[in-house]
Amino acid sequence: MSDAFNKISIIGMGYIGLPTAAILANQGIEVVGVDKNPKVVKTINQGQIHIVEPDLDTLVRKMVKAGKLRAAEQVEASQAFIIAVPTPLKSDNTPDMTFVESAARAIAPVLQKNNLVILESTSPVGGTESVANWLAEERPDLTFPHQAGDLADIHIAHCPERVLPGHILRELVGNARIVGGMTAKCSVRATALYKTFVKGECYTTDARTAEMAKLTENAFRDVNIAFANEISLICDQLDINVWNLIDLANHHPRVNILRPGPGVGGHCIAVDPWFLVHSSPEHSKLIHTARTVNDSKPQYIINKVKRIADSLKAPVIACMGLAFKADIDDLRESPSVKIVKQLAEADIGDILAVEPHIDALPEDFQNLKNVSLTGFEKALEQANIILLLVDHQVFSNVDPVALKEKIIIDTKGLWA
Ligand code: SAJ
Repeated sequence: MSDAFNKISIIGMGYIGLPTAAILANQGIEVVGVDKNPKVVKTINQGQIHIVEPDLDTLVRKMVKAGKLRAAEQVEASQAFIIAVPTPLKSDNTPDMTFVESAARAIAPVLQKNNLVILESTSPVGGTESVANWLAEERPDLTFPHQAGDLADIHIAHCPERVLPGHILRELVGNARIVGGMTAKCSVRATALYKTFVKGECYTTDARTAEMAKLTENAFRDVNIAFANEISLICDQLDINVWNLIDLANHHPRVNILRPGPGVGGHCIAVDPWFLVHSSPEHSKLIHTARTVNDSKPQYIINKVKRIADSLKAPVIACMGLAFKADIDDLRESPSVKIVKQLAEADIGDILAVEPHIDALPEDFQNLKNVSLTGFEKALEQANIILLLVDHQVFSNVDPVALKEKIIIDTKGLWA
């Protein structure tokens, strides 16, 4: 029985699945990228990509051309399967594992003895065991780790992704990886797969600890950002410059306060801590409060802008940045989008939205007449209120003269 991986299927061709597929293909492995969206499948098979990530287009084009990577709507028999589908939040802030369940049930019919199944999607503790249960339900003819331990026909592990959008190709290779097998044998096999392209360390543990580690990392960041956001509110009330304050406090050798902002966006930090709250509500008070603090920041900014706009005769508000963080084009779960939309809906004046990384405003802005996508210089010139929401590099080189006579609300401390 050979442990080499000649063919791997990756379920979910999103921000994690597609780069992972391209990198594995680059190691000479035959990779099938599975996605239920026919448009995504077609795009990849044409050697193109449907997401924005530096250098990914070149690698995908090369791998498709070389015949190492192709996309398909159906799962095919393979030696290993990597599940990289979204695990969103339900409306009651509990984890939605529907996509993971569908992926597991789609893999089941083609599973063969000695196959490896890896769950990469961020999951609540116990998620990997659920995958094992769904697979076992579909395939009573095979044995699984929760039934047969190391002797199981199928090996299952949780190996959470930890890459930072915008640096995915570099971090996928360079970052350390946590490999959480359901048994020791599962960990060994999953490590062998990741070692084909990961240059960082692969640390092995059990599946539940791996799940918890991923959630803990993102909750740690959320709690620390919440601390910075809370300090910014206190500073506002006491009329203290928070940026100056944080710089001063960070000179202490054991203090490292993060940056306050308009709120926390993206699909990870604002979501994953809820999985911990859901698992242990009685013991996650700090994590829960941090989520509430970060989630309340957009409304605080909206109220502040409204108060200032109310004091002007003809308010024109330039909103600098819509992305969920600096120097990316990703508007998903962006607090800036929420703020700009609600300001436009409140009809308190003209809104000039500036986002150099996009060509058109999102569809849900189309019915709002008082908001337009505007260039940086023009918005600076026309607005009397400047609301800085994202610390994009391109906003940093502003002529101080252009800001004179304007009311500045700098939520990121770029011009502070
Ligand atoms: N933010 C602040 N202040 C800060 C840092 C961030 O307000 O000092 C805001 C950002 O503006 C953004 C949000 O937090 O709205 C999240 O940005 P981020 O850069 O902290 O993280 P993500 O969501 O891009 O990626 C995170 C990373 N996790 C950690 O740093 C612990 C990444 O390594 C994970 O792989 C990713 O989540 C994920 O997929 O889970």
